[in-house]
Amino acid sequence: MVPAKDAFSFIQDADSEIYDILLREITREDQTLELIASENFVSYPVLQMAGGVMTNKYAEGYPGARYYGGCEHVDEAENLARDRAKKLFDCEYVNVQPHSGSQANMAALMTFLNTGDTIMGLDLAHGGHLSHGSPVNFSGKLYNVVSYQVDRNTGRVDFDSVRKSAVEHKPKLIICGGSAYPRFIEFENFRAIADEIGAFLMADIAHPSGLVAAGLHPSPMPYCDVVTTTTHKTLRGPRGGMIMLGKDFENKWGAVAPKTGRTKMISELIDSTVMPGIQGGPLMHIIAAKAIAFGEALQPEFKKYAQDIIDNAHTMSEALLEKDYQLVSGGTDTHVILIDLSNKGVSGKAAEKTLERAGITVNKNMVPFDKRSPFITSGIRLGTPAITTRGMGKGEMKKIVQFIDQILNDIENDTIVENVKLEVKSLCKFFPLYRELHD
Ligand code: DSN
Repeated sequence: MVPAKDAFSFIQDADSEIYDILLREITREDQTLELIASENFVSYPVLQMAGGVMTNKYAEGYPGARYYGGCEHVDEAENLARDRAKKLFDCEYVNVQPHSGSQANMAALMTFLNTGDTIMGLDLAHGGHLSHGSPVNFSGKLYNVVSYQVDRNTGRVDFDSVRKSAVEHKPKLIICGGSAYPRFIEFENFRAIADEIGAFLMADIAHPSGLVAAGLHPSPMPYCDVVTTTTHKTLRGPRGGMIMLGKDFENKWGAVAPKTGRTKMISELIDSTVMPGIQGGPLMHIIAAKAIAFGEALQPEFKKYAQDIIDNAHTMSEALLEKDYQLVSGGTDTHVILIDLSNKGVSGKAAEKTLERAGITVNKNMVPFDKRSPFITSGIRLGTPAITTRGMGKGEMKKIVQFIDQILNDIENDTIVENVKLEVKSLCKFFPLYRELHD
């Protein structure tokens, strides 16, 4: 894509070096198929707001109680983001300040736990997330971690073993959700186990939050004590995180307000863990952009968009199964497809690299019980949010599977890579990104 001449001319005039890099990234996004399950393309208003003047404002604190003057307008923006998020997810409390999903998780965990407490989370190699207890992450360093896994045959969370392990290890908090789990998160089952052992239940809905907002994935709110998410995946907002409570409640494990002796509400504890606990000034331009994205997700069209994401993932899964690809759990309920390439004799790393050369962006991913390291892997993860945003549908999904199959069936064949690259480019031309930037 060639952006309109003056769209970025001020950047070109100021700094031609970064302008050239920007142009290359705009072209990459426009001319390639983005199949990374955690990525999406924000609307133009969100893009504008995320690059807008609110980046200039320091606003440590919360609306009406900041440590800086001049916050009257960013207060309005943050209140609007909070009100819209509450409506969208039907929750009583939200903190929209976490800079990322990991920081949302850090704040949630630090609110409920003391260092050394035991947590349970889905094993990273089974679809979990770094911040759910990986030994290389803060969560694995601060807490005693007991991971649970998926069942070898079904590829779905094995609730018998989750229960057994929970009863044995008595974690103080159980995390449900993950980053490469293609099926619905079964909040009700996790709640039953948490109740049995008196544990807190935290849901990380970073991946399916757009589907939850659209009512197409079960809601965690009735079951979970605390819910975290990112805002930039299926939710299609700016890069960031947030923390929600379906229902606020009194903390019963200390943290009494020093002057009044009043037991603090959990929402108050979360607010103070986010700031000053782990963050300073909130990113007000991003919070304002979150408000726009939440407003978009409240529109009826968003439900159709979310349904299209799921329908596209189903079409893609079926086409892959027809070509003898092994899908973890046999398919998907969401936007995520996890392919185990073991029967194709190709590693995740080689698949990612070669597909990238053809203009198809995916990420290598561990599959459950993977024998390869996280740097090589036996799988790749695909996702449909970004290509659905571009307007692609059933026909394009089938075509994309054909492209992937042609390449993976003959991975050393450079001619195929070059041919597919041309086809990808011409397909992308029919679904241009950011028409607002075109001449
Ligand atoms: N990096 C995100 C993902 O790809 O799912 C998780 O943090």
